[in-house]
Amino acid sequence: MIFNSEMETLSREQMGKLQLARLQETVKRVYEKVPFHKEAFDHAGIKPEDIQSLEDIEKLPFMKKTDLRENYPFGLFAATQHEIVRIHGSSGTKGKPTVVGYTKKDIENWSEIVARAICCAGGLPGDIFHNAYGYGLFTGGLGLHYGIEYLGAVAVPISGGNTPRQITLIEDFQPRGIAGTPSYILNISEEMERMGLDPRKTSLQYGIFGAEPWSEEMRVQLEESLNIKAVDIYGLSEVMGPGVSIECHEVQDGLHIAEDHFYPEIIDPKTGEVLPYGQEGELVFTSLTKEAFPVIRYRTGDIASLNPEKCKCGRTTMRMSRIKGRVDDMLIIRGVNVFPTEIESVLLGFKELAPHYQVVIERDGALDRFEVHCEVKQDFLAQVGELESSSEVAKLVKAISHEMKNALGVSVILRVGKPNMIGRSEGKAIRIVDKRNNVLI
Ligand code: DLL
Repeated sequence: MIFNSEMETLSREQMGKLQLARLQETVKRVYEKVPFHKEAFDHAGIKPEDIQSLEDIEKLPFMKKTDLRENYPFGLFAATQHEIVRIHGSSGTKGKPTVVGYTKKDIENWSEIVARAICCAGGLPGDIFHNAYGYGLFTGGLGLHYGIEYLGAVAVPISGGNTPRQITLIEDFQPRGIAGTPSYILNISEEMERMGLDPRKTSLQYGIFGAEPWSEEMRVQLEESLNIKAVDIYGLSEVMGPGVSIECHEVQDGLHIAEDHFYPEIIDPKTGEVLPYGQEGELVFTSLTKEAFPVIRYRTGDIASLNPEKCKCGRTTMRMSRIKGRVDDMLIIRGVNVFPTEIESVLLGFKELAPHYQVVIERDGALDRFEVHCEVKQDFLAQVGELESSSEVAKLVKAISHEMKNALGVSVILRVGKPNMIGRSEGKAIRIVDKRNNVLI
């Protein structure tokens, strides 16, 4: 089912016309209402009237996360307090939280966008939908929630955490759909097994997973362990929240962007130059309909590429690739660039390992030491007895190290531990533990 067939099947030309009209309105709005934007435009020597084509967007200055922090909390809002009905934000683990606002119309649009996304993932009106994203300032819980209701499905607002209770409700309510971070949903699936239940035999048919980078191998793991179709949903609070893009369940090849609301670009993160379709770079979004918190060329810090070709599912909306990682999460190990998702891909190729891992960085004299911590599955441990003395384990470590070197082009120090050695998340997983400055990412 195509939820909004008109918007999801426009020709490129029709979409371009709609986007231009909406871009012109947005640019005018921010120029008139937000001193930050007026100053940035004036500094760049550009006026709203100069935007006469979509290509003209390249004349506009970029926005960055630091702009949100510097204008904390409400300095970038383009609506009055009387018009705003909701606030969301990031957790602020790395400083002050970033705060965003929504008008009633913004919430309506977002709800429709998420309803559309759920359909794209295979959801239908009438579905019971288990929403394990955290409710609160984080956009995951409430973002999905309003979309579920807008679609006419039944929202189970369980939020994250209390895993045994999640399992009871999945058993009792018989949901068709589930949403949560991929790492947490895997956690639920493992807990089911520990309780002697078969996660492949629940009522679940599809899962909507995102809010953190995850690999194709992780998809296979989720689909197999829960016997569902697992689709990737992307979004960020600065741009709106979940639903900026989502894979279709029919093809699962790239994430369809809600292009009537968000205009995407890919830039070279170093020079800011716009890159052609297909080329990987930093994803940049301009909001086209937002009232309270419009963003102009917002640099997401996420690495992806764009594909304008019509999808086999029939949708014509631009697709973005799965996110490879964040610009700031890229590890430079002895000069080689490595993303945690690439490490994940290698680890998940080993059936003996559980899909949980962390990269630990420590200062070792003048150098940085990178360790990959992972753990074996319970059944493998039962088979080999002790980890330390087992020749099977030594063989496994050697094989993983070899594969890491092959795939990443660099060797890493590997620590293979017992089940549950890696802390489990109930939301976004912590994949990088940077002990140099005690930062968790
Ligand atoms: O994570 C919004 C969201 C909620 C998306 C639920 C999907 C599902 P923030 O907390 O602002 O918003 O974090 C945004 O998370 O810039 C990416 O780095 C990362 N991210 C989000 N979705 C994906 C994904 C929500 N599907 C930041 N794949 C973004 C990889 C993702 N990374």
